[in-house]
Amino acid sequence: MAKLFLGLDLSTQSLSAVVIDYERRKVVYDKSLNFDRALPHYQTQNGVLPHSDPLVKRSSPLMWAEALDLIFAGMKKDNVALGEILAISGSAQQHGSVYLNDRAAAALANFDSAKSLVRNLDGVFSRSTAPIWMDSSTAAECAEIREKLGGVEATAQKTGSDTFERFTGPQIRRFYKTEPEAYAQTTDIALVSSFMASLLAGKIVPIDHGDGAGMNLMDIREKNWRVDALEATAPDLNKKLPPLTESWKVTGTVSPYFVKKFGVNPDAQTLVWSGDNPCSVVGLGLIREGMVAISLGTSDTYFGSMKKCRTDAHGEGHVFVSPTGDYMTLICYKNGSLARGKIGEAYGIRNWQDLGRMISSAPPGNNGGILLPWFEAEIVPRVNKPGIHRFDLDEKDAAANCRAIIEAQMMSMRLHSQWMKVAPDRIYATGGASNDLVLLQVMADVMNCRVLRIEISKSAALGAALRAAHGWLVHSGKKAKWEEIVAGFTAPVPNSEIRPNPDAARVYDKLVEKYAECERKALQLNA
Ligand code: XUL
Repeated sequence: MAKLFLGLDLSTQSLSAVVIDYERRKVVYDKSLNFDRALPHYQTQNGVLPHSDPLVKRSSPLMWAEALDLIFAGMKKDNVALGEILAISGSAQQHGSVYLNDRAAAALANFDSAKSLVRNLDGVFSRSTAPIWMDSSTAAECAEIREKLGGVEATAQKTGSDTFERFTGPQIRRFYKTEPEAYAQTTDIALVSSFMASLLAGKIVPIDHGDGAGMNLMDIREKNWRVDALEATAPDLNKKLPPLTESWKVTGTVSPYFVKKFGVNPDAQTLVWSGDNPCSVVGLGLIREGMVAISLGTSDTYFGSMKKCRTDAHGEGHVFVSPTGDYMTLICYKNGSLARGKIGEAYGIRNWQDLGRMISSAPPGNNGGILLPWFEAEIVPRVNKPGIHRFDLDEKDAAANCRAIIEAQMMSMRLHSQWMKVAPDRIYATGGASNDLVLLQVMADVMNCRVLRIEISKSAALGAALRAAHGWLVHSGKKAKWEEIVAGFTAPVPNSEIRPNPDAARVYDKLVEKYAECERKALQLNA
């Protein structure tokens, strides 16, 4: 019999299901359901509920539950061998929170398969909507919690990150301050990940260390709730949070609801879920220190595995826990493809080939020309308002400006990842802009590291399926080595390796110092 594992991924806009055949090292099912299109009655736009305040971003836990029903119905219709699934795990957008009342536990334990999940969940929420990671309405709460924890560096050192608007602690504090009665009626607070895992398990389940690290509430080293952080956030919070646990924790077998309704294997084990970034770490195969991924999308992210816990004293980067039990780091830039696109527009670039030609016609190091491309307020470094700054760079020189933006983005990653004290030995490039080979050469030269392209569009869902396999192996007392688990699932594109050019790498070793100086000046000019 095949060894099948199911990984689900609840992202901002969609719910995806990936089934892997573990022995054959193959993804045998891969489908997604878009919330706006499949569930228009919730009236979300890109998965977010409309709100008059542009800083407030919420979604609907009921919509997510309805999506879970639909994705299982789809798998049944598509004849997925649900009866053979050995274990199920999941990945979810990080930081978002779901608020349950004292009816929730009994409702979860008694799901009636003759009714929908939505009907079964009637009356269990103490707050009908869930704040999600895009929300930025909690600046005041961030400042309050940060102050109680001793400032930026101390907060990062204690919880893995400085306080951020989207993080769960500040969100919980805001809820407590603005709706104290509803907060008092809340018996259980779940993350998006633990809420979805609770639906599958038919009971309230723990939060895994990976997603727990995105709350400003967990001690990043001890991996338990920090009393000072809980107290800085809201009263009685310790009574409302579930326990924390390892990412491979089996919580039990799947709720009979899914067995009766969709024919899921009654012995299928359910695991805790984790955040999408931790799941992507294993979905991309970044299972040892030195393996890094750079995702070049609307925003750019740099993330990788880290053995020993180190935190960012400037509070720009994040430390979460990897599903392997090691740590993972993440830095996220707002001015990714957005900024590349703006420069492209300004100089009449129509496609990647044009951009590649432009970049190649200026020399590595750009004769010392530097650009700080903050078309939007930036996270790394922290920049509160947009600002474009040029140093020794003629605005009229199209080639130099095209090279300058790519060099700036890569030098910023090199500079602002130094706190991790992990020199990358292999970088996987993903995301739309990773098709541009000239850009990847700049990446290899600036980072002085080989770069390989990896094309895994569903890295989070695949990571969740691999976590299901890992948890099942651990639980069955079998050998569960991550190298063996990911082998064959996460290979880079063949022949895609780009090696650094030693001459160019030497240029950037010096230029990065000038870049750091220019960044300091630009921050002052921008203040
Ligand atoms: C990470 C973050 C996002 C969400 C997206 O800190 O906020 O990557 O996890 O789903």
